Amino acid sequence: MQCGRVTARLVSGLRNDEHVGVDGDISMRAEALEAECTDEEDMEVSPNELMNILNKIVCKHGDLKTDGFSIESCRSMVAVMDSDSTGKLGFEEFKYLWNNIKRWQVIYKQFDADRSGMIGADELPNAFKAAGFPLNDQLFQLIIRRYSDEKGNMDFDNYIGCLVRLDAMCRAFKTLDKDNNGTINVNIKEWLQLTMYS
Ligand SMILES: [Ca+2]
Ligand SMILES: [Ca+2]
Ligand SMILES: [Ca+2]
Repeated sequence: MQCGRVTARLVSGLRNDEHVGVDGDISMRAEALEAECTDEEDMEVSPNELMNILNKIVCKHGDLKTDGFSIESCRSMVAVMDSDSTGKLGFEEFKYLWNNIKRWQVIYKQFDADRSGMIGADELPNAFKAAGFPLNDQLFQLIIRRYSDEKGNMDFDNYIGCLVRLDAMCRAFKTLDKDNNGTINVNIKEWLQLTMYS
């Protein structure tokens, strides 16, 4: 199957999923995705392709401040999403990521209370809670230290990079917590597999 057909399938799936009014520009973004992928040989999305897709989309959104998705952040996102270890995102992996990005973008705009185009330190806890991550203060401070600028503002690419990792690490924990008791036991090999491919 050609990549063009895979993305066409993905795009039509995303269009059908979409509730009218929640995100009016979905078709534009879906088209960007389609255009990006049609000339590719394989049907998986590489870090470079992911970077091009995301940067094409964000440059059309004036209300999402960003200095652009870097290749490093896209390599990291692909790594944490790449459950079958192919080095790229297949259809299901990409679809999961895409649906999350759509959902988190709505939350970003919704919780950017001062319309600065960024998520400030005061806006962050509620935005992350809405995204399904009710963390404690210490963790929010740590996240701001790692992903926000010196004024405590998080731009869109950092926000997405942070949530992709947070979501992936929570899922990894749940997978390793086989008896569901809230603690995990990992050996050095498992620990390095998790932390070095991320
Ligand atoms: Ca940034
Ligand atoms: Ca993969
Ligand atoms: Ca703001």
